[in-house]
Amino acid sequence: MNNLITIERHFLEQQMQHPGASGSLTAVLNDVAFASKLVRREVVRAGLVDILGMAGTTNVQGEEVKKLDLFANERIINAIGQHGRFAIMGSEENEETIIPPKSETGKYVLLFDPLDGSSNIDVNVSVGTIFSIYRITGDSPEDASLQDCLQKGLKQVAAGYVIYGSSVMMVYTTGNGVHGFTYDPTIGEFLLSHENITIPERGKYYSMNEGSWHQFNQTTKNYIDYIKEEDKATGRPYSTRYIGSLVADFHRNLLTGGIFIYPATKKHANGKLRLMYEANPLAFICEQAGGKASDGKQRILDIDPAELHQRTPLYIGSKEDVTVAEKFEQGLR
Ligand code: AHM
Ligand code: MG
Repeated sequence: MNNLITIERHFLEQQMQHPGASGSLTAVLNDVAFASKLVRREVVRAGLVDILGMAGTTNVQGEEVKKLDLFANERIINAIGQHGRFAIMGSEENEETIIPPKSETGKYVLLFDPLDGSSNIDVNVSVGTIFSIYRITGDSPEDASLQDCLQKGLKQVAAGYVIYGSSVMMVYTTGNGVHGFTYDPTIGEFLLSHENITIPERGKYYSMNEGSWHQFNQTTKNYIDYIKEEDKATGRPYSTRYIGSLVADFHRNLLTGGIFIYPATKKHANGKLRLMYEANPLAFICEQAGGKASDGKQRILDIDPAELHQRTPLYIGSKEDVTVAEKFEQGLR
């Protein structure tokens, strides 16, 4: 058997590369991996909902059946919030910040999207959990406030996602490359399967909801026209791949190369996706893999956030593709 590396061991090995590290970030990541196993357990049973009871009803055990995204949210808050590692948390499902139990000992901030793409669950399409971790800005966890959640993405100390797909994977970075782990349900462990993921400089896929064409700005339309033109040197036209589940679309492009776009539209003037829960963590991962993430005008990780649930246009993926898309967005091409 090959040398199997569990995710816990990998976290520890990363920690050992930083002499003097206290191990607290390692503990935090272990908690996140554990919470994702709890979410996975429910997601893989989602198809049984008609048998076990619809969301909002009472199941055969007399328990109320929760919508999966709300279930995932609660599970993560309970599993991660109990250990005194976080001073404050924010979830895409909660309007306000969350102060977990024992927050007075927490040095970290957790922002997460418990189940992204959850509208896809009913049709058995991949969904994901996305997380983003920061240090608190001051010395005292008791002083942690919304401001600690509103740090620029470049201040993240770790970020990752779990994709619940044909297999379940966790992909993470602590700023030392991007590493992917595949879940082995027979032993209940995430095993290293994709070490040091790098995204190709240029891809062959573009991922966006082109059904919103009439909602797009002219600059966006110009770019889409461009990627459909024939040009051998740049491999155009690109193929469309759009699942409508951000983690799944991002994950494919990370491994194979490509660009994911959710632009500003007439309906969503600032884009649809959330800066703190979706764009920042994926931008950190993408840059660590050699890719690029932009709102069309500036680097995602440089955006100074004003609100917890702030939205942003998102251009993310292979570096050359995002650079060209930015030029179109800025009217330079
Ligand atoms: P959600 O947070 O409500 O699940 O919405 C986010 C999802 C992303 O996973 C996906 O990229 C996007 O919405 C798809 O939006 P659209 O249906 O407009 O293409
Ligand atoms: Mg989401």
